[in-house]
Amino acid sequence: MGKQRVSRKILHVEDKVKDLLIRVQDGEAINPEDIDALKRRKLIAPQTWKGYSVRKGANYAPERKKVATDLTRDYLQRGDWKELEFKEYNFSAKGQPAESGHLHPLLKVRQQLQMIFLQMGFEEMPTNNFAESSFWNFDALFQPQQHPARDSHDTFFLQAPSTTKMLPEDYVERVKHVHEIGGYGSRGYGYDWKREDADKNVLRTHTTAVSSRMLYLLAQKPFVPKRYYSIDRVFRNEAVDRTHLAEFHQIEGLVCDRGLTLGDLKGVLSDFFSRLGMSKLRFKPAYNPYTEPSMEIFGYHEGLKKWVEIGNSGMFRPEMLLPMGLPEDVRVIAWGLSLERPTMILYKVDNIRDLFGHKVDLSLIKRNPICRIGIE
Ligand code: FB9
Repeated sequence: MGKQRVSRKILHVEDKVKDLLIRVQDGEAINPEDIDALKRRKLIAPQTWKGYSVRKGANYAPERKKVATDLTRDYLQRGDWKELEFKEYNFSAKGQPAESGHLHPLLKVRQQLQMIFLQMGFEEMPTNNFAESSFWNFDALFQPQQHPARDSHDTFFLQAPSTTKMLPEDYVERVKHVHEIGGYGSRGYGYDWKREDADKNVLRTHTTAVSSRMLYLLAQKPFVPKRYYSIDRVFRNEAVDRTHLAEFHQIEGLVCDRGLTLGDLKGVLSDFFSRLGMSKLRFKPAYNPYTEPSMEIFGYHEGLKKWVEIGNSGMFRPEMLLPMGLPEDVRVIAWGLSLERPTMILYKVDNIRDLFGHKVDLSLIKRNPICRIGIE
């Protein structure tokens, strides 16, 4: 076979793309068609360069002069205030945020509940004593001395002063009698009532201790009907969890009048809770040592779309009211709830520690919406 031979046909190979890229690299002008072709082949990428031309301005100075912002005592004493140049006042500058006090959500909800009670004609009871005798906290309420709520697993007992000094002795005798033997149609509990147990000081476990004091005082003068309320801290030595601490704020209302019935209790509860935004109520029989009958209260919460336990209620027993000296036809209807539960629901707080205690985030306190639950 004859050998195949290759021969040179042109003297110089011209690589246009390479030449274009070198011209781009050297910053030479390229026509737009070539630039688009190189861009399409991703051989070049656009870059934006910003340049500034700097020239001397009206206030040009070889070095920055420190302008003063305040005429201070030192300037005046040294005398060099005369040479001072002051910074121009910026009238459009925003002022410093004015620091001010902030109301805690619990206080805002308490204020709203106080308004509801006052609009309903209730008077506030004096609750300015966290320490209370077992007598007023338990015995006066006909709560027997063996009741589990009275032991140290549920109650905080004070060490100093460990016992109370002042009790109305004639009333104490009547309370002792109604616990041991009964009277007023009651059989009593039939146990040996001990004065030393009644004298023990505790942190009040409920504001019903204040209610018992107020009803006793009411019984010491010619009877007039009363509506009382209280909202304050109570203390229970119980297991804590996401929604319970060893203390909470109890809200309590009571109406004292002749011939009141359970219907009146349901009526006043309907009025009260409708002002809290819950008009659909249900009642469930319950037990309290000091009320008979007693009812747990449930309300349908339109926001949560479910029934919520909203409190407890009842009629104080005759064994509590009659030893005080109240007239036989006087009845007392009462109910209670907590301040924390409605506040947690209204402010969408899931864990009570985010609302109350040393771990509260202060920004929640500083920036939380106003609370408007009472009817105008
Ligand atoms: O507050 C409670 N629930 C509640 C109340 C209002 C509310 O508002 C809505 C958003 C608008 C929502 C919820 N409760 C009572 C019911 C439960 O939370 C319960 O689990 C916890 N209870 C506390 C006691 O627990 C140690 C709440 C507290 C309570 C319970 C009973 C009384 C007071 C507080 C009482 C009483 C009483 C009874 C008879 C006579 C006098 C006082």
